[in-house]
Amino acid sequence: MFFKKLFSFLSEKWKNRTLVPPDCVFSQTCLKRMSCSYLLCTILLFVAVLLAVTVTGTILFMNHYQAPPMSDGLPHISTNQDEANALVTVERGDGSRINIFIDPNCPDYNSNFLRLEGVQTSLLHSLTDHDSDLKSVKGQDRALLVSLAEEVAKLSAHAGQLKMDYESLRRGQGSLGQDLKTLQTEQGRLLQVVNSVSDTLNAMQKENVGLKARVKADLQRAPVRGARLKGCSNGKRNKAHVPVTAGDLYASGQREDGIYSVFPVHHPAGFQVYCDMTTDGGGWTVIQRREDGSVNFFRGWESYREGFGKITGEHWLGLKQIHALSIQGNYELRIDLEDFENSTAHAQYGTFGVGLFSVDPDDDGYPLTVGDYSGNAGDSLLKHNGMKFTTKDRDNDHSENNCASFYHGAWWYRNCHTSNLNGQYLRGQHTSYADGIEWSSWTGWQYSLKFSEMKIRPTRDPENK
Ligand SMILES: *[C@@H]1O[C@H](CO)[C@@H](O)[C@H](O)[C@H]1NC(C)=O
Ligand SMILES: [Ca+2]
Repeated sequence: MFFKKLFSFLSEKWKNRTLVPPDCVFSQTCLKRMSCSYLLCTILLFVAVLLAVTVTGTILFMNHYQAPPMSDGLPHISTNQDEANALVTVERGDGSRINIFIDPNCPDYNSNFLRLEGVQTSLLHSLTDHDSDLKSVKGQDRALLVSLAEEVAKLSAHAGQLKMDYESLRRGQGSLGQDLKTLQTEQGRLLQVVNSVSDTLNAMQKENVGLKARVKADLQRAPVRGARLKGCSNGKRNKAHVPVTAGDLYASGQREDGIYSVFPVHHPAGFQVYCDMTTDGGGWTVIQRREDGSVNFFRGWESYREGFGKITGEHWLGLKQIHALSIQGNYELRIDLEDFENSTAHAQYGTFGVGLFSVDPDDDGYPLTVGDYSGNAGDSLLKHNGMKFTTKDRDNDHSENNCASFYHGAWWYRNCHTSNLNGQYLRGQHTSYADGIEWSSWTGWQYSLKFSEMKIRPTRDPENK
């Protein structure tokens, strides 16, 4: 180390001053010739050097670095910009280097370590300065020693500062870790909030789109002059009287046969129906029509539940829609029939409903409620009262077979039927048995009718009848 060098340098100076031969510097004979002050000075110097060594050792210990073995050159301390993790490099006189690493998880403390390194460097500089000081002072031993002692005190202070720096650094690192954790928790919470907000936004968007589509559909469907109808016979139905003015017609409304949008309470989205406004005072909602065989009626459950065909032509309104209408109040049913001789007949039922007492009508099979027959076609439906609807793919009948498959229709079959208005369009007399559009009480089981129309309306108040 340089202290040894310092010592030999001082010794050299003393040699030069006292003109002592080089071979007798530390020999017994020579020492005797040395003055008392010279001895004292040497001892004090040794003490100073020892102190300096101790301080340096402390500094090195602070940097997790064990004191290097004695070498000839001064240790060169530098910050390391090249190597990834070593912040400070101590290069020893013999050319070997020692890297001082910092925790790679603590990226923000470079400046603190730089400060540490700076203090260390200045410490070494002040020690080196003594080297030149000693050259200039020569005889002023005492002054030199005093200033040396002062410097050593400064070094100790530096060492204390270093230690404090180091400890505050460690504390800072710990609190930084805690801060990071808090930050991560906060970030997680924020992400959750953002997610839930975006979910809500998505839901709102979907709802908005759905609402728009519905409103648009309603606007397109709604009759030009109409309020929201619960059925064809909504509100004040004008009976048999001839409308006096165009204003009356407008006010009473809905006096022509045709397509209307209705909005039953249990089907608020609404759907289109054909309204018969002429037969027996009008106000009938058509739920089934056969007239030309243009539509296939031999269909499955879903078709019969949802409805099919053309509202103005052959169609089945749908069990769902019939249910939604008939549960609004007391409904009656009228069935108009026509054969291929242009003969007509009708059957009327003062009570009608579908799935009236069902919690889940679809699951329950839309059971038929019918009663109070009147008309001239004969009753071919009362035996179906209380029966569930059967299609070729949903057997709810009392037969060991599927009546719908067997008679090529879909109906409230028992075992199996007295009427089969959803049967095949066989155009009059046929050889097959009961698989046409049959109304047995009028034309038997082997005559497929030309025309059939089922229609419903709320039962009129007796005083209005
Ligand atoms: C039935 O009526 C149509 C028109 O309404 C007519 O063309 C046809 O000849 C009639 N059929 C019979 C058998 O009277
Ligand atoms: Ca069956």
